[in-house]
Amino acid sequence: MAQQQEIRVPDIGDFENVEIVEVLVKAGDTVSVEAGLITLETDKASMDVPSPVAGRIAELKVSKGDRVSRGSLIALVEVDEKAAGAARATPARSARREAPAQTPPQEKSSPAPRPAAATAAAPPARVAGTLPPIDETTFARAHASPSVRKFARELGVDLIRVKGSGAKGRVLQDDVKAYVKAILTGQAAGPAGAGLPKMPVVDFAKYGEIEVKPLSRVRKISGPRLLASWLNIPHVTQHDEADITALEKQRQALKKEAEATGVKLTPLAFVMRACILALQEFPDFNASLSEDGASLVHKKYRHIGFAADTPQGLVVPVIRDADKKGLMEIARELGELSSRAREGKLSGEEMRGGTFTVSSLGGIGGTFFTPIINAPEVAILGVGRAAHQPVWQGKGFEPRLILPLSLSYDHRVIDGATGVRFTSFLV
Ligand code: CAO
Repeated sequence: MAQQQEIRVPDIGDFENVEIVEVLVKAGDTVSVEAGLITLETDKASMDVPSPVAGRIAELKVSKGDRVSRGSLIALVEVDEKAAGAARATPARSARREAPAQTPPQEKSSPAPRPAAATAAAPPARVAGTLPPIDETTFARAHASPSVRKFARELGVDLIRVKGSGAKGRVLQDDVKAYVKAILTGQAAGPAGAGLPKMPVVDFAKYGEIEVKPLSRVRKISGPRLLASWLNIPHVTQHDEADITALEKQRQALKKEAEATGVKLTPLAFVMRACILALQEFPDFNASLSEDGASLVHKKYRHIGFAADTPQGLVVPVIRDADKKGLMEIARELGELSSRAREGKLSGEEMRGGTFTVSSLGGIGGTFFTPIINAPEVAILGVGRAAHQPVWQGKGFEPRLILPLSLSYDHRVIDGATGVRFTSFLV
């Protein structure tokens, strides 16, 4: 009769009560030595626990979602006697391979080989030049199973750079392949990322209680776009102040009339009108750089986006052909688009095609800030909260309502002189 052997969780470092996110086998399955049995996941890494023996799973003692520690019973395996001798000789290696957040010793010492397939598909110099080198500290923290780690190492891929499509963002073998393909075909930015200094990685839980919350879908989309804009565009921010005392008087006079038609007339509608006039005066602000950076694409339409703060995160609805709309119509669209934005009901189309963006924090507070350009646009106007200030009027100080404005622009397209001409015009 075949001998039954208990398979237990090996030494997994300091971790206890680690969640099983995947059970890779079922009772009756035949397994070979090193075949993955379960996948464990900590907040730092995920790891497969391989079978130290070859045989048939007689009984599985765990299920997905269970929590285990070192020594927890995983399964009873009817050992394949022929393979048993060989397996018994290597249990320590199996256990060590699975130590979390640690590079397997044999992998650490050997330099990462370059991918055979990659070198065949492209000149070696290009591969070496585009695949960023593996960073051992962050590689160890990548969210991937040991087999995927091994695969990535064989290809020379720094796993931490690969976007995972598995459960909880786990990197799968196909993700690694897609990453290499994207780099080789020039669709992914290898060198730009490679040149950036690494951010420090801190184990926050070491210093107190923490709670990890996944980012919202909107934030996951907007974050990389903001980063791309920040990294690709040389931003300059020009600050200025507009005296809106007269404007505010006019707004108060029109407010009732607007309310009667269900429109809330805020200072933002006036600011947008002013921006449209400024864009007509300075068309470069309504343009985009061509993809090769060699020309400027002037748009004959003026679609103005505005940043809206929603429970899901930042979105930018666009008022189409804003230059063909009057103050009240702009105010009405502002209200409608922002309430639909807060309800998460905007279509993708309603957030595309903008030529210039206004980001107003005036309803909340603050003065000046440095808004990030909504690429491929070339400028964005930040609006702070208007406040009364004493302003010298020739014979004495008078209280005037002052609106802080911050214009960020792409310095590849707009010079400082043009930037300040634009804000002066707005003011
Ligand atoms: N100065 C003083 N008061 C202002 C003001 C300003 N610049 N702008 C608005 N206000 C007042 C409004 O008049 C209104 O007051 P009343 O209710 O008394 O009339 C109040 O502040 C609230 O205005 P609002 O925020 O409802 O309306 P809005 O048209 O100014 O803004 C919207 C609409 C969608 C832009 C805004 O709700 C919003 O989401 N702002 C945040 C945008 C943001 O997050 N930008 C940063 C992007 S980068 O992370």
